[in-house]
Amino acid sequence: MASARELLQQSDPAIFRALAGEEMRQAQGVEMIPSENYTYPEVLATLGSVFTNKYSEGYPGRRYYGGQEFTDTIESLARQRAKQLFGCEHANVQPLSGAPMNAAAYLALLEPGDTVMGMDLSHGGHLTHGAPVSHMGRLFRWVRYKTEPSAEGRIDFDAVRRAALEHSPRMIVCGYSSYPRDYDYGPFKEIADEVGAITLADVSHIGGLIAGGALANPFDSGFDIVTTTTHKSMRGPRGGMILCRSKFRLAIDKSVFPGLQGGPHMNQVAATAVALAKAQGPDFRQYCRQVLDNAQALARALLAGGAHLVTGGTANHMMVVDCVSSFEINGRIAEETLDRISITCNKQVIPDDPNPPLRPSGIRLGTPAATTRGMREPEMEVLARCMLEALRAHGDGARLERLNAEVQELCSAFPVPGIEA
Ligand code: DSN
Repeated sequence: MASARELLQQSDPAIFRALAGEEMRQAQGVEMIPSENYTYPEVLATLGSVFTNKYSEGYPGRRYYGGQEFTDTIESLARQRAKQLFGCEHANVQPLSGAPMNAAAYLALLEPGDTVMGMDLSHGGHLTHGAPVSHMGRLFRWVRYKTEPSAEGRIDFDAVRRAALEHSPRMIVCGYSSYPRDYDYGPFKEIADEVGAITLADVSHIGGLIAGGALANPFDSGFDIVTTTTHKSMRGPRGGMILCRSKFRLAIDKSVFPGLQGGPHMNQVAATAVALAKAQGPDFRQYCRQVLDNAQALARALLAGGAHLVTGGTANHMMVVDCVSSFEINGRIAEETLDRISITCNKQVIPDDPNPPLRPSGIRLGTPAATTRGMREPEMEVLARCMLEALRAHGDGARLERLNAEVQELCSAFPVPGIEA
């Protein structure tokens, strides 16, 4: 009998060719976008399973369709595992991804027009933390806090406190998608308590690193709500989770379904359960430590080679390189140059960037995916050297070709999980 792949090849050669091409791209090059990772083969298998056929509106034990014996099992397991890992009282594992996850959390606890504090986009916040172009930015009144470039990107908590006292936010959001430091959750919680605000930490980038014990857990500082995607440092499927104290359980669950979403994607919920079980093991803890060690090694090598890093380094899995001041090229040219040597990164705005988002001043790099392949500090040093040389010689096609061969040779020794050589 033909395998599923063979059937796809026969019935839709165009999609099959694109799939095979993407597999080759992922295997031959190295993924350094900090929000991406290579998921587990077991997660891929679960995502491509018959759970995708099932509608399961509702929650375990309270569904609007029949045939829920096995979907109830997987969702209950996913919730239990999430609660254990993050030490929280409730977990909703149905959000389809990060943006709907944050929207569901805000809509559960806020009224339109309420004031919310969140980090400015160019300083490291996310679109869903109140960027004016997002629907959430228009629905609520956002007060944005910033980092202090003069203090290597630390947050000025006196300024946050003054803003909170002035604006009396209903919620304070702390979270980031391009901030190379860990958050100091304690001061946020103290300020929120002083003004009676709910605390929400969006740890989408670092959810895995928190689960693996490598970074601080906002619940340990008394946070009310924690949101996280499941695919980044967690290595699960694309998806989101809302974790909270019991008192918010009903509001959160009603907001996800029926408030914002219909049927959850049960193949995704099953795959989330699989990734959460993996995150409970000692290998995952070791992986998380190595992600941070690799980020330190990469940052050190880039700094030693003359690159300027926003915040002067990293305390997590990512870093932002100011390409204009380091190499006199913008982030778009830097991204395209690294693409030519099989290193994938993304262009990135830097704090208060004078340049527009499609031609910003920086790039963002991260180590979760390379670490998944087994790369360690020596490989980070090779990659840093290749990047520095390429970014300085971005117009020199022959040098880029030589560097591309070197990166591909390195990658050939580190297979990607789930992609057969
Ligand atoms: N797109 C994700 C990131 O790259 O950080 C966040 O949504």
